[in-house]
Amino acid sequence: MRTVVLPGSFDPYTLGHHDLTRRAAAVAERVVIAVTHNPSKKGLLDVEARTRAITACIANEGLDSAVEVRTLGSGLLVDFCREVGAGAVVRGLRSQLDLAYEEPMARMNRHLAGVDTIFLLTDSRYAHISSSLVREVHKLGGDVTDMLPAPSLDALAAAGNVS
Ligand code: COD
Repeated sequence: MRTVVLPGSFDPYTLGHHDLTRRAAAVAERVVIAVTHNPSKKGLLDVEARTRAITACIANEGLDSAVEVRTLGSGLLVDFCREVGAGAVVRGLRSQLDLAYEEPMARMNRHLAGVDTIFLLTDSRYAHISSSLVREVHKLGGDVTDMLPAPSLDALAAAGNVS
């Protein structure tokens, strides 16, 4: 398999996301992480902070020759895939709930442009982690240090408790 795209909001990029990146890099020659940019959606970290944190995680792991990080603009994911020469999208599945969310998108991407989605079953060590819960726990003063890689923790510390 040559190029795959790993899209997401990654707000913030978690240890679960990073495990997905590692495993995608083990089966594809090139992985393009596509970070969504939605200026109207108020999350925790802006796209630059998320991109910096992911790039640092990739470099820390020595994955930078196989993995690159780009911004997914306001267009379709399948157009982005065409732009970077990717034949498939990689997504993680934590549970059947994830599958219910993913299935219509995967079918639509295949209908629109023949882009297939490859699902990797989440490692059970990370199955409880979601960015939205990490944001909530962090906002309410809980400890998220064992759910995030160091660059994401730095980005969170820099951003403070943003609602
Ligand atoms: N362990 C392993 N994997 C995980 C974990 C975990 N703990 N948590 C999340 N993941 C996986 C997710 O399942 C996902 O595969 C990936 O990591 C990224 O997660 P998120 O939550 O950051 O990604 P989303 O759901 O916000 O991404 C949404 C998209 C960017 C895919 C979607 O908005 C999109 O396709 N946008 C482009 C516009 C478009 O083309 N729309 C039409 C789609 S049909």
